[in-house]
Amino acid sequence: MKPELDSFWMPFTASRQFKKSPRMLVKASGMHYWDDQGRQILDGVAGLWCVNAGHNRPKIVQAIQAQAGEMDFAPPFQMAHPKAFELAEKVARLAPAGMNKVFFTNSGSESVETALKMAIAYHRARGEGQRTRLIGRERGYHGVNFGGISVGGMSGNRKMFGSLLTGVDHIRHTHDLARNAFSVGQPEHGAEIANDLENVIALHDASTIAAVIVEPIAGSTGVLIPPKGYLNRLREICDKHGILLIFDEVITGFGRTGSPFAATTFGVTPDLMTLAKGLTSGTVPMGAVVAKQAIHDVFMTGPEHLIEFAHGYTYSAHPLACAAGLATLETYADEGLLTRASQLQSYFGEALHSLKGLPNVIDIRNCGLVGGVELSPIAGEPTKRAFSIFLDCYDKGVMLRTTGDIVAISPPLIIEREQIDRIIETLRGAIQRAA
Ligand code: PXG
Repeated sequence: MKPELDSFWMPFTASRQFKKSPRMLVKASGMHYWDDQGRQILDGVAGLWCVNAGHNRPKIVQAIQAQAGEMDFAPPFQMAHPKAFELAEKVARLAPAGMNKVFFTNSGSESVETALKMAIAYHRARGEGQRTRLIGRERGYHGVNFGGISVGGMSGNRKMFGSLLTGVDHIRHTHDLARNAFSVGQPEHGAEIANDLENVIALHDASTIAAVIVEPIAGSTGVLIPPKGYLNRLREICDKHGILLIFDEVITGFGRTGSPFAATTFGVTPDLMTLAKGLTSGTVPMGAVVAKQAIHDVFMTGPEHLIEFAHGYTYSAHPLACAAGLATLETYADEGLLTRASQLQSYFGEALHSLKGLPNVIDIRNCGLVGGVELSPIAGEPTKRAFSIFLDCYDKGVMLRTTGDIVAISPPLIIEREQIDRIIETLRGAIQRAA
């Protein structure tokens, strides 16, 4: 039976176009979806950058089913359940050394709000309550809540929503087609763009700034890979001025770049790290913030009957999410998925860069198992070319994602070489047809 499409107000969707021609997914397994016409669709974006272990993996499905039968919900305030501690311990063990306190949320957006609040509260707890400013970056995406869109750098996500948070500023983005187009892996040029942070600090004074938040790789604004040395420079500047560095690893976390976190891949350790998506391989909504021990410890003072950090969600560490998270991490470990992207990245990169020279392709970028293909826009109709390519690929049985005139590819980490070939050949055809 076909559902009535009227009532559901769809998120981030060209909904009138969709409702005229719905793309309805009804089943998933491994690398594939099936739609309501019975068509098999190869998943080139891990659902929405999240299904890192592939779809409907039996161990994860069974863990969720078993947990639902055993205990549906446990209040997370002043109460707990064992799997929350187990999962926190396992996430901490994967995180860079010294990052070992895990606060659970239900999404990337909530993780971002949580990290921003932690940063401001941390400074206040140590007697620097004037450090309230938050610095984001142009073209940053940090979810859709007010803190996240304030530090975020996508005007389309900001302009409709009023004046946002006060006391926020932005540093320059790193995208530089003139110098870095068609870079394989990290671009050579642009480490000095990090020095823009010094300008922003000089303007506001370091003593007013709590934290800087960036995605190690900007995902949803078009797969912008950090230039060599850029993240290290940001780290140095933050250290020099006593400012916390937050990495938003909602997309880059859990193996996307070839190691558990981009912090590990790029050798730069932040103070706080936001996670979601791959934490449960997309199966049950869950996010987390991982903090350095020292940040956590600042809060652990005062009378012991008092709550130290006044923040949390009804569904923080939800039992179903914890069960899913534990089974997901086991699946990653059993199959070596958190480092698989490092083995596949040269094959994936070569396949992707073979699209160079096609009409309107102005840049190709890659790192681990994430890639972006940037197209020149149709004059006067930005985003239309990429969207038509997305629709064409979907029609041919490959699901990709577009943002602006950029096509993003971020498949489940279980992908095989012939499936990489299939994605690239389908995309090649669509780019040619869109010329
Ligand atoms: N931070 C980053 C870096 C993200 O990529 C969020 C926070 C927010 O997560 P939630 O779970 O609240 O959505 C994200 C989410 C896209 C796309 O098309 C990407 C995201 C969400 C929707 C679309 O690239 N990333």
